[in-house]
Amino acid sequence: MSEYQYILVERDEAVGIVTLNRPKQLNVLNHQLVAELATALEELDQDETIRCIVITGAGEKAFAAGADIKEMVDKSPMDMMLGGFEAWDRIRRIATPMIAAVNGYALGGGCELVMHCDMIVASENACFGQPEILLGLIPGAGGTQRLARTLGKYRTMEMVLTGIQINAQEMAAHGLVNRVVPQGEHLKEAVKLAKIVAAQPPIAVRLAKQAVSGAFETPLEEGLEIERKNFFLLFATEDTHEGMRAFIQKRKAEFHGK
Ligand code: CO8
Repeated sequence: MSEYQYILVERDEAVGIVTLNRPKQLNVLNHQLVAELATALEELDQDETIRCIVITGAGEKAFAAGADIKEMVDKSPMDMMLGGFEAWDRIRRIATPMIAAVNGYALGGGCELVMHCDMIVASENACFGQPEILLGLIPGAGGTQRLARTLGKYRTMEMVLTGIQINAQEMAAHGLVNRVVPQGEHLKEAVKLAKIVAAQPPIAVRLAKQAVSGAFETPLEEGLEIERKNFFLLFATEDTHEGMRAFIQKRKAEFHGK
């Protein structure tokens, strides 16, 4: 396992838990933190004993308050271009399902990181925003695209053009948050949800994630192709036949990830 300065990595049974760990700075995402996060997620993704990943932020106040403004303030376009955005692509390519456990602020790059996850559990004090416009910036890690795909054009425009923050309840109503839980329960609930995912047959889980993700990344025709290919592929796994046999024999299925 790699050593990290800005994140913590733990395991709880088949769940990997990655904590952004700069609480005094509201877990802001400097270049090194995002690189460490991508490496940790890739390591968990390669680990066959890990079936689901939870990403959270340390402390009471924030999941992450965005990119590190102090690090960005004097950068040139070229600095930014060469400055490690490929780590975000590495995070996007993680095949294991990821659940964000959000407490407090999820702003700018923090909101964008949340949206890289596959499910979102939020404390009732969580708030989401893309305040980059207030800094003379715009979102740069997918915020305009992913928000618009979930919230639609008009609320997204309002968030991106005015920098307003939206609370967990409203995000849940928009479909951007799966569960709103009492303050401080976000991690416990996210791990509980992760353990349900972790109990499912793992090859089917990965292929299901890939198929659903296809709905947001490809035209319909292509997404349907991904789904059908993955559906057929599962008939090559023992787990799929075991799952169906167990149903017919009225017993609990035993999945072995094969
Ligand atoms: N960057 C750097 N430092 C920050 C940031 C930030 N984004 N946010 C907070 N901090 C620091 C503060 O400077 C302060 O440090 P110090 O104690 O040394 O002065 C500490 O964290 C605590 O913050 P506050 O005292 O401001 O705490 P408050 O409770 O008063 O306010 C807020 C909390 C409202 C969240 C406030 O801190 C805030 O508005 N922060 C900035 C939020 C923001 O604008 N985020 C967007 C940043 S731009 C961005 O994310 C672009 C994404 C591009 C792609 C991703 C690339 C990685």
